[in-house]
Parts: sequence; C-alpha cells; structure tokens
Amino acid sequence: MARLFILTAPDARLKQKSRPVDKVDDQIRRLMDDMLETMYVAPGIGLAAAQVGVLQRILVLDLAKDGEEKRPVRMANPEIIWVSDDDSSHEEGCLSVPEHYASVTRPRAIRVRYLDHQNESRELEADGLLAVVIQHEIDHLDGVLFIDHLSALKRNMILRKLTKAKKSDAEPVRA
Ligand code: GNR
Ligand code: NI
Repeated sequence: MARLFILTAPDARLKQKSRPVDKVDDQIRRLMDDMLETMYVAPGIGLAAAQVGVLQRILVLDLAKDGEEKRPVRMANPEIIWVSDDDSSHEEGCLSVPEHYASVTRPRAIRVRYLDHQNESRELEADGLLAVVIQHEIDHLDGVLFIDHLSALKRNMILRKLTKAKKSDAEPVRA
C-alpha cells in the first residue's frame, strides 16, 4: 500500500469531471487500497480519486470510530438512483479544503448503485452521515466541492484564504 498526495483547492484537477471505470480490476483495487490508507492517515472518513489527482469515478469511505474495527467501503461508478423528498443540513469539511467547515443542505437519504471491489453491482440505501459522505464524494467525481454549495461570498472568502495559505507555504520566510 502507498500513501498518495491529497490535492487542495484551488486546483484545476478538483474541478474536472471524472470518467467511469471500465472494470474494477487489480489496478483499480490497488488504487482503492492506496486511497483507504491515505484517508486513514489524513485522517478522513471519505476520499474520492480526484482528490489524489486520478480522474476516475472511484471513492472510498469508512465511518468506523476510533478504536472500532475498520469498515472500509470501496465504490466505482457510484450513481444516486433515488433521493428522499426531504433535505437535511450537516456541518461538512474536506481534506481538499483544509481547516474550513460549513453547513451544507442535501437530500436526507439516498439510494446508490455502484461496483464493489469485486466488480459486482450493488445497491445501498443510506441516511445520516453515510448519506452525507457519499454525496460529498460523488460531488468530487463531478468536480464539485462542498464550498460550491455555499454563497459566492463565503466560497470566495475561503478560496482567498486557501490561496494565501498555499503561497505562504511555498515562500521562504524573510527576515
Ligand atoms: O473527512 C471528511 N469528513 C467529512 C465530514 C463531513 C462531511 C463530509 C466529510 S468528507 C471528509 C473527507 C473528504 O474530503 N472527502 O472528500
Ligand atoms: Ni472532500
């Protein structure tokens, strides 16, 4: 397994739409495992391939709490096939938008169809945090960040701060 580099906004690769995978083969399985390791180390509860610069429709997640046994979930080509009529709001964060958090409103429950790590088609109905994270990750596969759900004012404030943080990271400190 290998740890991958997580891109942070602003980055053009985070705005691209990812392409479906043809088949979940050994190479895709290795990528899913590398993404899980990267996510656990970060730490985060979900990760989309686009966040590590791979524009394929792949996501991983694990909602197990610290000290619980791991419950890794691997999905390729996830499709939301049903959403509830009612919405709910949840505080979101993103490994590609470090140190910023905001409430996002989304459908409260969803049904998703996807290919698992054995290339088998599966369906999962989700609500609560699981529904939030799956929708957040599928957004990444469509080039959408949680800040895109906020007002332009809030989004631009966060993006300006991220741009400054990147610059000060890259520049030597002057005496
Ligand atoms: O680790 C993460 N936590 C989180 C919390 C609330 C809503 C969504 C998330 S996903 C995020 C990891 C991440 O950036 N995935 O793309
Ligand atoms: Ni994210």
